[in-house]
Amino acid sequence: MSQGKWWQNVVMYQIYPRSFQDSNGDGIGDIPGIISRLDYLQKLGIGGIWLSPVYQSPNDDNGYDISDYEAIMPEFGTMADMDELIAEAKKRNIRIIMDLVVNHTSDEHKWFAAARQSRDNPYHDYYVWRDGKGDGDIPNDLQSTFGGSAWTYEPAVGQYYLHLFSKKQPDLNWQNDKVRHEIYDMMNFWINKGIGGFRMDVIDLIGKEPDKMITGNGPQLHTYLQEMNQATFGGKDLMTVGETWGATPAIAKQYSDPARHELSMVFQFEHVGLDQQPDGEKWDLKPLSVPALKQVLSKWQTALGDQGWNSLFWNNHDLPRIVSRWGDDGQYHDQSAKMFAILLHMMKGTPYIYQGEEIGMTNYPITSVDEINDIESIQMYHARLKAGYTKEEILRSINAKGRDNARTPMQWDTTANAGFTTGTPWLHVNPNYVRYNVQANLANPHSIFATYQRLIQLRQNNDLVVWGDYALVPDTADNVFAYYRTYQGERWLIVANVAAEDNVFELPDAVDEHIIGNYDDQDVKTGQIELRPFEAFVVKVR
Ligand code: TEU
Ligand code: CA
Repeated sequence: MSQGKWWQNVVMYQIYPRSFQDSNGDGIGDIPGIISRLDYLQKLGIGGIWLSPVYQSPNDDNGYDISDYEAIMPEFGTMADMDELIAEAKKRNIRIIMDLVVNHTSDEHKWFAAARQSRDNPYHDYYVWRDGKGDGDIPNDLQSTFGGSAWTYEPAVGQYYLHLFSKKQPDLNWQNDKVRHEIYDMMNFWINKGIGGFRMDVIDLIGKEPDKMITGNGPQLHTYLQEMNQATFGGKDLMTVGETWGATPAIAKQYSDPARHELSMVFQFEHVGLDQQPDGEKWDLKPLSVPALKQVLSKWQTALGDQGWNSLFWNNHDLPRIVSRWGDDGQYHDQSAKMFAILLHMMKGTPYIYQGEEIGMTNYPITSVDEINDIESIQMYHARLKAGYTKEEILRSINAKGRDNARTPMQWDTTANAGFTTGTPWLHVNPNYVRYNVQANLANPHSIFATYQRLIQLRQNNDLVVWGDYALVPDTADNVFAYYRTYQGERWLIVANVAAEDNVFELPDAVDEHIIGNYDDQDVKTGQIELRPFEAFVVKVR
């Protein structure tokens, strides 16, 4: 890498440990399982792993409810396994990014166990408590992301505590100095183990002011992050990425402008909301508008072009699989999976691959509520049944958007349970594993995996991919997404047909070199080009 920070030059990979690789046949992925697959990840070419939570947890929200930040969930292994993972990854030039979940803890954390005992317990003020309003009424109308009131009554203290997620995820009181410093100490514990940084769960909520109904982007948010930076990772060669659902480009710049000493980058979600009804929830579906996608992604590319830094992603453990969502998981499965890879990985920023994306894993169709594990989908199912929706409507939404879609076990090979476990998997394996698996991808030089591998190599070997300016090609067909990257006199053109129908693209430049594409017989020339379904290519132009 020639310039910049290491995290500006790499591609990251997210592991959801429960579903990556089981090593002992209990049906649950674990840390030794991850270690056994590091060679695979090295072959892919990634520079870091965002590890979803592996801490001790009662798993009300699959590890996003932490009961001890400095202990490993026994199902996942031991602290010795964790140390070994960090060391083995480092040998392969892969850094481990820990998931920092500090907006809330589990209600089984020792702090909360103490806090709920009495109002004068020293830990009481570690959480957000309010008296009820009038006779036995909740303090206000704040809602939990998973449905229902964000307030739960605790009889032992005669007060309500705040939980912006499940009632087993009480919100920490960031206004309390002691809380903040306990968190910084815990972060330093992990930094001293040699990790590469942190992904910060719902970090934009920590400045909340519940009495004013403010949750995201509260007034103290950036002050806290600057304090955290100074007390922990600041001045060290670590990367941080904040999960910020409410970020606009202006806000993202505040987080990621190096002069402000906050975070390396944030995850922005504007594009993720493009297939939902304007005043609805994520469950209220609407088809994707490709012009809107072009507009939103281009806005972010341009706004953070010179100041700040972008993250690039289609997928994570909360989102449906991109090939099922906006691609085609039937006839054009491979073409659409590769098209989305090319479209995203040629942009400016740090790309994130979510486990299984690199082999085109798809959503898992469920037919009944008993097949659901995710707390968000389960709570929504019951709430919407009560509100009068039909089961069919609700299941349609869950099949489109439910979080279990991305959480089914990783598909390694064609043996039982896709090689994920020799036991009974904690969540159903997608039956299409016989077709879509790592083994088949590795055996095929034209696989989706090979496309991701090549895209990573292109980033490693071309400063243009990392640093080049971005410019959208205007006035193309609605479903054609085309842009230029320009760097030191060199220019690449990226063209993607985001549709299952043919589309025409007018290529004005002289073509010097074909860099990558998703159909084998591409012969890209100046002039009118008939793009086939989901066809994409990158060419060097003059
Ligand atoms: O997600 C934040 C969050 O708001 C999500 O719950 C999101 O709104 C939802 O999944 C979209 O449908 C983070 C984690 O990524 C998620 O897994 C956790 O459940 C949540 O925080 C609470 O820690
Ligand atoms: Ca296991």
